[in-house]
Amino acid sequence: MTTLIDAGLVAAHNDKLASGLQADYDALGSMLARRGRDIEALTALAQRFAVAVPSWGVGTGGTRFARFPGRGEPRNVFEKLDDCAAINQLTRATPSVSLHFPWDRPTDANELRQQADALGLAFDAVNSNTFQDQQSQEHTYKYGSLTATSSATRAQAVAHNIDCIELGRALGSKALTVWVGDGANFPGQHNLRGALERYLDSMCSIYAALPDDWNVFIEHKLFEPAFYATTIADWGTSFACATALGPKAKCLVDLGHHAPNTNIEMIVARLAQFGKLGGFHFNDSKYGDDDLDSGSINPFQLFLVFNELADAALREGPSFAPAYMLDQSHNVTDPIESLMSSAVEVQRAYVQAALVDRAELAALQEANDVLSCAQALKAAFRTDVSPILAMARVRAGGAADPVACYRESGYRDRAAANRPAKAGASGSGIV
Ligand code: AFD
Ligand code: MN
Ligand code: MN
Repeated sequence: MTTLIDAGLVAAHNDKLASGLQADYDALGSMLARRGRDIEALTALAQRFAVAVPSWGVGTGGTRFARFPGRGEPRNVFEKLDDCAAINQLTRATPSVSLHFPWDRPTDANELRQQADALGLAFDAVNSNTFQDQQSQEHTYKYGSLTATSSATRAQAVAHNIDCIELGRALGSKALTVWVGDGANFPGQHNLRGALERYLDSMCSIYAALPDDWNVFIEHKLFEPAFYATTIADWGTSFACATALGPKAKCLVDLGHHAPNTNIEMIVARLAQFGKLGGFHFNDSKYGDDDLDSGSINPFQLFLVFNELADAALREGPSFAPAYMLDQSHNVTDPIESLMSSAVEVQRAYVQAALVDRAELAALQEANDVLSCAQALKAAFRTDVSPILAMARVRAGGAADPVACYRESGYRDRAAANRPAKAGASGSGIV
């Protein structure tokens, strides 16, 4: 595997932290042993965790007011892959990349696949883009894409999605994620039911083009860019559409795409119960800002989502495997640092959820011992599993402290030197 950060530098970084980490790991191990938990089993579990990195996340993001570019931003899909590989090299938790077309469209899919292989990366779900007009595109998406009143516009949007499936197939992906910004900004702008009928009609054509072993993920979003009535605004609409389309259609939960205070873990439980939980876009949100770093605002919510996932995994068995992806916009941080720390935050929630003794919790629920139920979850959430995560990384060849190691490596300085800014180059960071 090609490594972008010198392995000797990572080893020296780990050596520096080794004795402290071992001491913390041993202390946590003793504490967990008193609770009847084996730290080694939890470390092995942490090593099995993986979350995909969004190709668009390695560029600096922006708001609708401005974008302040960072140094050494990737200018094409190959440079994006390099950044994704650096993230995985240090975290060992992000072995795949979710591409976005046409931003990441390769001239030669084989070449891109080989480059990903060389970097030890695979491709997760591919994403279509009908929320922007693309160069030399015949029909505008100004008034919608899959729901447009113009049948020619709908046909163009369908053809783009089918093209994404073909590209994804050549790259080894197994799913297409469809998020559309379609909707209305004014009451009366469109017929609410008619728009969804057109959406379903368009999605039927996309569904028909899916290979047998593929899924299509429907991503809902409460609002923006349609500020009055978004066509796929909520999990109910997403679920109804996924059900109407068939078994290969599932729902994708982007954590940031809900109203503040929404009980997202309950949505997760519902979708899992009815076999329609396709995957996640992890991020965090305070108001309507749907792309803050995972776990930066409400880590307890992230934990509760994984608590439901742990429950579902137990009930459903190994067939239960929702796709985990990050989807964030990094406006004021180095995107590589944000993606590394976010991957670790999601992995942290995964391990913390595994600390819940599910049989004990079920017994407490059965007995209506409400306070103890709540405390069982809080005890898991309060446990600092950082030494487990660090040990899992170090043993897999990653960094004890990924952000510190990345800074020590001078990766960004090298990128800044090797990647002079190129106007309109990247298509990354737009969310
Ligand atoms: C959007 C959605 C969706 C989309 C992405 C594009 O979350 O996942 O593909 O951002 O940048 O808000
Ligand atoms: Mn998303
Ligand atoms: Mn979003």
